[in-house]
Amino acid sequence: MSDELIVTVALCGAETTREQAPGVPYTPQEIAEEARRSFEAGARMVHVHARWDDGTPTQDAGRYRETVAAIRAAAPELIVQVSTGGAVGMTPGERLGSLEAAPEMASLTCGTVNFGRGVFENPSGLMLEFARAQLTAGVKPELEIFDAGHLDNARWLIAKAPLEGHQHYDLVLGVPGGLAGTPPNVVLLSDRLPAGSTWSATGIGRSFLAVTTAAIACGGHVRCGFEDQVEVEPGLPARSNADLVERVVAIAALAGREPASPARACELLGLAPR
Ligand code: KMH
Ligand code: ZN
Repeated sequence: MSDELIVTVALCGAETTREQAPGVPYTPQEIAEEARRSFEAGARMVHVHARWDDGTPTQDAGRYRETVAAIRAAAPELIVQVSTGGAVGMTPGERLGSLEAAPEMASLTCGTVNFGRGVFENPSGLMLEFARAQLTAGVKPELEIFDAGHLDNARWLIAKAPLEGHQHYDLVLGVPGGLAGTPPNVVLLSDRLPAGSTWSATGIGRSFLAVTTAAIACGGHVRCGFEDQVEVEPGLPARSNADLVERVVAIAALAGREPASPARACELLGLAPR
């Protein structure tokens, strides 16, 4: 188990609104400023969704390029991971627009899952298409796991794509429709990951602290941010993403873990040094 911790900050997602969290960033400049503050608080990777100025989610290649360029200018040492999930209802072609921004990594969800009142569609053909698009673009996938069966889908994908070498997983727990955000579920999934993998976990909404503490105790890494949570603890709204990162770093410190250096974060994730 590594004592070093990689915090991924998911700054805005596609769904969180200013009504839910007044600090959620929309424009490239707002996103970049949140990225910088999060880096200073200890985040080492950023999970990027692009938005139009009015907050509408988009996978538009130009908007992603602009957003990623602003992040790189504000926080050059952050690892950039773009979303290929986009928002529920977007077409596969639309969702792949984000790869045009030349990130180091991109999310790749390993199966369909109910998502609130909608369905986040990731059938096997789409997973394969996305994995091949990422391989062609030289972008490392982060394998997103929303439910227990997604681990089996990931195993199938790794063999079929084929994705070789080290893999990094993100356990997204507590989505209404997916696996609940509980410590036993963190243990269940992390125990089943292939040896040599790295992984993070994120607890949606009220499951934030339970999932974060379990992941830290189990040797995993942690994702947080307005995409996933709007409160630092029940009743205490996060004013910025950095508030959530700071809470994760404080919990990790109690467990004897501290943020990896930017160079070590790349090494642990099997990425070229930046
Ligand atoms: N917005 C969700 C439907 C990802 O970024 O890859 C999907 C999502 C996953 O956020
Ligand atoms: Zn996302």
